[in-house]
Amino acid sequence: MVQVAKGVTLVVGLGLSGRAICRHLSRLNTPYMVADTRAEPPGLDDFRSAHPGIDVHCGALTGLDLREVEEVVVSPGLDPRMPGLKEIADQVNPRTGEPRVVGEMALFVRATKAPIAAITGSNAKSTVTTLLGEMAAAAGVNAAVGGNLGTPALDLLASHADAELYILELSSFQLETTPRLGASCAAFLNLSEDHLDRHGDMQGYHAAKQRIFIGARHAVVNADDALTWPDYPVDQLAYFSHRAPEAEEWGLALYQNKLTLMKGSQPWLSIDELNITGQHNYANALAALAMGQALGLAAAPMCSALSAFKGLPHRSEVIARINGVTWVNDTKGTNVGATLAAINGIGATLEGRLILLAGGVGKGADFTPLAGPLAQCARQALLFGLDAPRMAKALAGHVAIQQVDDLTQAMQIAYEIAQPGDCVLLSPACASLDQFANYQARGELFRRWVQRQAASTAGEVQ
Ligand code: UMA
Ligand code: ADP
Repeated sequence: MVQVAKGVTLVVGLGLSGRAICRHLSRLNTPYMVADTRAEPPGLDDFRSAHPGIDVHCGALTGLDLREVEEVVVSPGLDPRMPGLKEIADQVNPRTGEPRVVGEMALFVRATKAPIAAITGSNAKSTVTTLLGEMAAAAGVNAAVGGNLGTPALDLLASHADAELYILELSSFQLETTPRLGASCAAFLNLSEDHLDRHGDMQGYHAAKQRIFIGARHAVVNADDALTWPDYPVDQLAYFSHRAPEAEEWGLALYQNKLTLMKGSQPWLSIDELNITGQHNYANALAALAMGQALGLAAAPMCSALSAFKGLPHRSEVIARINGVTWVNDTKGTNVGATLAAINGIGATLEGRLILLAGGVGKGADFTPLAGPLAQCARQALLFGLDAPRMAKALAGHVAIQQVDDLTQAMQIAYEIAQPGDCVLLSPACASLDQFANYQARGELFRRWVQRQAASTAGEVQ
């Protein structure tokens, strides 16, 4: 048993967040040690040379005696109730008045007085976070953007110490371990099944996401999804919707014969002024406008940033057209809700049929909602990875299915069976970690393969 000494903070996890937590504690001169559940966590040698003198424990946390620990700061990828931690998870730290086991956002909130704009939801977090960041920049606000999206939140405190606003994408994992966020503006965009392997059920997942509203001033929520409405008191509430807005809602309606982003009866931008398409992206634009207005950003720069925004790579991104077939990379479709948005968005405009490439780690989700939309528009679903058999079972009888070894084989078969007018869509509805380092690596494999085919057949690369 390794004893964690009295007054010492334990950082759990040596990934991106864990390292940012360590850098933060080093800056504060807080005594800490590190634990990682893996026998050989990646990058351990680099960590040791960057932090000489810091103790590192590798292996099960049950090998640690935490009776004297000051506080445990756990990385988002780890369950705060895992063996070794669950015994102290319900204890209160008398110094902070917060649970003894917290996550990185607890440290973030303690360390800054600058306003926080926070975004969560099952899907569209990165899109809305990035868009709001661009709106803030256009409005002349010195904003720092990060969180689950890229730069860990605690690193922003060092790299953007003078930020006037922190715009943070927050996952359910990060929110679960945040005692009180106190956001100036908190948005909960949508809720569909994801991360059930970690949260147990939809109730647990929903409860974690709802924590974004604790102490929030403004809330921005989806009028069409009551589960996003705050369970905690907030000062002001704004709704966005896919349909025509009621009263002061943000919504989509015809204005002078053009489909337009509106606030109540006020037109903001018509959709032909946008560089993003699809109902889901119009909802994302409305959410970002609602947040920007709640944060006091001026309308004109918000609209110009929105017009210029082209969307993010790996989200319904057209890679090439080859022999009349469009190849779309939606590797960030890591849950059923995202894949449904991609199928519905593309299926509506398709001349031919859809060929779906999907599979990976399903995180306990039910795949049957994909069956109906695929029955309407798909030629075939090519399934790979850990949960391919479970997905095949859910889709059987609705669409032709082939289970394959991996994404490369799926692309080869798609190339052979696609007809002009078809779309080959990589939108896996699953995490990638069984066969790839991350979702980006999956998307990059797709992009490179498709671009090679395009180059050898004189296809049009986007
Ligand atoms: N791990 C162990 N033992 C450990 C520590 C980690 O097995 O002791 C494993 C975890 O179970 C997980 C992996 O290592 O499989 C990474 O976990 P981590 O907590 O170390 O992750 P980080 O590298 O710190 O990255 C995290 C976010 N990842 C997760 O929440 C799983 C990143 O979001 C985020 O960009 C980063 O912090 C910076 O804030 C990625 C993600 O997949 C994009 N997020 C999920 C999502 O968006 O659906 C929530
Ligand atoms: P997140 O950060 O929440 O994963 P992203 O902006 O990266 O969100 O988008 C993730 C996936 O969700 C992509 O596949 C994208 O096409 C899809 N998506 C984007 N906006 C929406 C929406 N409003 N509803 C459902 N799916 C969406």
